[in-house]
Amino acid sequence: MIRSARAAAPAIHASGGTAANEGERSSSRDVTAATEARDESMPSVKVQGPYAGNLAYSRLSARTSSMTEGRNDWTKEQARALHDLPLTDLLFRAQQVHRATQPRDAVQLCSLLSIKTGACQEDCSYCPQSSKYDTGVEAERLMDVADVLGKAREAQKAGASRFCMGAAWRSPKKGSRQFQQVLEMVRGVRELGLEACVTLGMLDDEQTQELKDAGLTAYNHNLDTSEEYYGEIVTTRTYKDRLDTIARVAAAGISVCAGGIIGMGESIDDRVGMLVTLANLSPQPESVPVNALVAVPGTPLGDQKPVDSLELVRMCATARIMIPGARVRLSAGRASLSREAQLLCFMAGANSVFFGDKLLTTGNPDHDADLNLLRDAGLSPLEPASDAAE
Ligand code: SAM
Ligand code: DTB
Ligand code: SF4
Repeated sequence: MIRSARAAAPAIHASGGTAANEGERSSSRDVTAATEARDESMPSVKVQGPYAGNLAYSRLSARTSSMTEGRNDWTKEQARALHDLPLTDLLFRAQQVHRATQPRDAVQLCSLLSIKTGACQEDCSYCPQSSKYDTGVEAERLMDVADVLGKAREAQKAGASRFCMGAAWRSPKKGSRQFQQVLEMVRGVRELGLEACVTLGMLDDEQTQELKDAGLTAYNHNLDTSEEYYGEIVTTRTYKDRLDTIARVAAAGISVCAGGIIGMGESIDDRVGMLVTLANLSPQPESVPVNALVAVPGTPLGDQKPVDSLELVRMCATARIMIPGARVRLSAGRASLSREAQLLCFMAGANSVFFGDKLLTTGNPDHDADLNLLRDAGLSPLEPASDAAE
C-alpha cells in the first residue's frame, strides 16, 4: 500500500488557520464556521462532529467518518442553487467541506467483483445484466466461495481496503443455499481484514440481519435517479422498494452505500433531486457512488451520448457538500475520463474509486493506471476501517 509522503508544511484549515501538528483537531464549532456558505443567498452547510482537519488521515475509519453528519433538511431549490454555482465557487466550497470532514489526500480503493452475472429479471434500462436486453453478457452461476476469496486476496495485495461483491438479482432467494454462500463470502472477506460490501438487490428483514451477523460493513443499493424519473428507467420495482431496503439496512446497523447514475437522459433537477433524497436520509449514507452511464449496446440507453466530465465534477462537489461525512465514490465511467478530469473530481470531494480493471461486466482503469495517478498526485490509499479485521 502506498504511503503518502506527507509534506512537513503546516496544514491549512478550511477556516484559514493552520494546525501545528497532524494530531490536532478543530472543534465542531470551527468546522461549522469553516463550511458555512459565505454567500447569504446560498444555503448554509453545517457540518457537525469532531472530525475536522488533521487526523491520521489515511487511517480514519468509515465508521468515524460517518459520524460527521450533514443536514437532513435540504430543499431541491437549495441543492440546485449549489449545483449551479460557477464551477470554481462550487469547487472551493466543496474543498472547504472536504478538508473539514474527510481524511486528507486519501482515496479509498474498493475492488468490485461480479459474483453472479447476468440473467437478471429486472428491466433497469442502463444495465447490461438484465435478461430483457441482448447485450452479449453471458449468464454465470454464483461463484464458489473459495474463488471469491481468492479474488479478495488478490485485491488486498494490490492495495484495496474494501471488497464489493455484486449479484445480478432482483433479491436473494429466501432461505436459499446461494444466500448462505454469500454470507460465507462476507465472513471470509472480513477475516482477511478487508471491509466487505455486497449489492444483492432488495432484502427482507431476516436477510438483512443475517448479513449484519456475518459482519457485513456496507450494503450498496443505489437510488440511481430522482423519484420522478425512476419510472422512465426501471418498471419492475418502485423507488419506494429501493428506499425500503435502504431503511432496513440502516436499521440493522449496516453502513448504507447509495448513489446513482448520470447520463441517462435525466434533467439537472433529477440529479439534484436524487442528491436531496440521499442527503435527507437519516443517517446519511456512508458512501455515495457517482456513476456516469456506461452506455452498453443492446440496452435501451445504449445510444446515450457520454456525459461531459465537468458534469461529473459538479455531482461530486454537490454530493460532498450535502453529504459531508460520506465517501463520495467516483464509480462507473472512469475508464473514459482523463487523469485531469479524475483529479478535478478528487478536488471536488470524490475520495473513493473502484479499483481493478473490471467493474461488473465493463472495463475500468487497471491497477497500475490508478496507482500511478495516486502517486503523481501525492494521494494515498485509505486503510480499511480499524474494525475490519475483528
Ligand atoms: N442487482 C443489484 C441492484 O440492482 O441493486 C446489484 C447490482 S446493480 C448492477 C448495481 C448498480 O450498478 C446499479 O444500481 C447501477 O447504479 C449500477 N450500474 C449498472 N449498470 C450500469 C451502467 N451501465 N452504467 C453505470 N452504472 C451502472
Ligand atoms: C455502483 O454504484 N457502481 C458499481 C457498483 N455500485 C456495484 C457497478 C457499476 C456497473 C457498471 C456496469 C457494469 O460493469 O456492468
Ligand atoms: Fe438486475 Fe441490478 Fe442490473 Fe437491475 S441493475 S438489471 S437489478 S443486476
